[in-house]
Formats: sequence, C-alpha cells, structure tokens
Amino acid sequence: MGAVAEPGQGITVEELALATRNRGMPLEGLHYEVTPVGMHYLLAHFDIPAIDPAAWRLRIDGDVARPSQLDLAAIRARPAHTLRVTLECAGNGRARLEPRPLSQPWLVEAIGTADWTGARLADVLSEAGVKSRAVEVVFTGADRGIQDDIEHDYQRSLPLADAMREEMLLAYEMNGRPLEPQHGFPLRLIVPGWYGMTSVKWLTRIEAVSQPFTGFQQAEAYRYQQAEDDAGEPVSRIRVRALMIPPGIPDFFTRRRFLAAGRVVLTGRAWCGSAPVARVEVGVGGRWAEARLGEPGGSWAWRGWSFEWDARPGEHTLACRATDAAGNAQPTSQPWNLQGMGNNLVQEIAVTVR
Ligand SMILES: Nc1nc2c(c(=O)[nH]1)N[C@H]1C(S)=C(S)[C@@H](COP(=O)(O)O)O[C@H]1N2
Ligand SMILES: [Mo]
Repeated sequence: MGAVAEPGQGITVEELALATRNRGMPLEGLHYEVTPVGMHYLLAHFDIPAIDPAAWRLRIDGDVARPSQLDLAAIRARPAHTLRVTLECAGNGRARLEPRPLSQPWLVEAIGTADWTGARLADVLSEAGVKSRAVEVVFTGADRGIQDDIEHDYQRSLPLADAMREEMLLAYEMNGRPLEPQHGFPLRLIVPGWYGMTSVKWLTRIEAVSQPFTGFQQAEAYRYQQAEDDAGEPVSRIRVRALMIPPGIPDFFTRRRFLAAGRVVLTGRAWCGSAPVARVEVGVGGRWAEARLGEPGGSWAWRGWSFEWDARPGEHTLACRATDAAGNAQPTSQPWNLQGMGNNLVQEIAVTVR
C-alpha cells in the first residue's frame, strides 16, 4: 500500500486508465438535489461483474442461528425503505496531495446523492438471529481482483452495532429504478454517513463473525497512515465538505472560469457524515463571508447553499468552506496521508471577471 508520485511527476498512464473507468460527477451536477444516475460518481476497484438476477442469491451465514440464501424476490418482498444519501469516495481530493499517492487520482468530483431503496439490513440480521458472540458483519461483493499482490474478493466489515443501525440498507433501487450494473446490481449495501468503500456493491454474502475482520480492504486499505509501518486509524465517516458550482463559462482546456461583472449568485452543496452541516462560508480573494443555507436535505444528504457576489472586473479566487455542528471546519492546508484519504481541503476556483 502507498506508492507515491515523484516530486513534479505528472499523471501516469495507470492513473489515467483508472480515471477513465472511475468517473467523477461534473461539478455543475451540484445543481441537482438528487444526482441523475448517469452523473453520479463511480468507483469500482476491479471489474464490474455481469450478474444474472435469476441465478443470484444472497447468502447470510456465519454466527447466526438461521443461515439462509435469499433471492431477489425475497428481499424485495420485505418492507421497502427509501433514504436520500450523499456518497463520497474516501480518496476524493487525493490528486491534490503532495507527494501524490498513486491510485485513482480524484480532484473533488467523487460525490453524488441518490434516493436508495431497499430492505433494512437490521431486519435481515434480526431474522437470521445474530449470535451473541458476533462482533462484526462482513459484506462480500461478487468482484475479485489483486491489489498490492493480494488476491481477494472485495470485502468490508462493520461493527455489529453499526450494522444494526436503522439507516443501513440493502438497496436494489437507485432513484426509483433497479441499480445499474456499475452501481451494484442487483443488490448493494448503503452505509449512510460513511465514505463510499463501506457501501459494498454486488453483494453475495453477509457473514456475522466473532473476530474483527482483517481482509485487505479493511486492514490494509482505507487507513489514515503516515508510512507503510504505521498501522494508522481506519477511515470511516465522511468529513465535512462544501463544493461550489463553478460560475460563468469555462475555457475548454484550462477550465478557468470567465464571467461578466455584476451580481452573481454562487451556489453549491455541503455535507458531513458525522454531524449536521452548521455553516458554509464563501471566500473571495481570501475574505470570508457567511453563505445562506438552504433546507436540510435529511440526515444523510447534502444541503444547498447560496451566496450573492458583486463581481468586479479582475482576477479572483473563489473558495467555499463548511463547518459541522461539532465545530470541525475544512482545512485550508491539508495534512498528508499515505493513501490520500479524507482530503477535505477547501475548493478554490480561479475566475476572470470581464
Ligand atoms: N463490491 C464492491 N463494492 C464497492 C467497491 C468495489 O470496488 N467493489 N468500491 C467502493 C468504493 S471505494 C466506493 S467509493 C463506492 C462507490 O459507489 P458508486 O460507484 O455507486 O458511486 O462503492 C464501494 N463499493
Ligand atoms: Mo471509494
């Protein structure tokens, strides 16, 4: 885990190959409270499995009193719950770190919000009768690959108490339609508030275990660590972040923004996985002022904000930063970590007002 680019080294062909497979949400997509499915960010470590829904089964076993195999109809037959959830990849912002961790080179676009519909994980676990010695629940996807020379199925675990929380969903619909193949068809876990890696796609198995799970994507990947020999802290909940829709019009290649002088309404959205968003500020040339918050988007989704700016001719740097109800604000300089996780550095946009 944890190769980094040489100082000044440009994006490598391997990073480019990952970036073309795993796309971000274009920032103008912040316009939509619910991200259209085709604009939602996408991340798959390995290949997108082609699953025959008629043959597919979900195995529930391990430390449970009543192991079972459920087909899709059995899961759809349970009470359906819909939650609006903002997902963000833990690697969002990675490509802005110096030195740059070599992996999927996200800038800030690894985000999206969807209405996820499915059965409650807690209902399914309760029915299975989780034994008292169980400490975690392990979720297995149908995808398999090699990372850091270790071949494995994509797997993540949750502590049992988290798995039993009422917002955890076994989702079969995204925005009212069956999941698309790339988003986890036919069934995925949705873990509101946590970075995306926990929301295991293409679920095939849910296993209650009596020892903490030590698979690659749990024990090696997704840790805030400073060096290879640093065990680090596990990555879990989404750190507070605000993003702005880049105003005006872009230059095709540089993406620099151009706009006419006068009153401009800057808008964007802000979210946090551990506490509600309490405030958003907008910075113009380093001077910060309060933005107006829109209606809360529910417990797990982003919240809109807006700010009126009297744009004067010249070159400007616009920024936005959010603070959560626990007082955590986005940093203006980012502490580095080896895997490039949880970088919620404030977004800056260079604009020319003419
Ligand atoms: N089975 C499986 N589940 C997975 C992944 C994966 O590679 N395999 N990637 C995870 C990561 S890192 C993220 S950020 C989210 C992305 O979900 P999305 O592509 O639907 O936006 O899926 C998670 N679930
Ligand atoms: Mo991710």
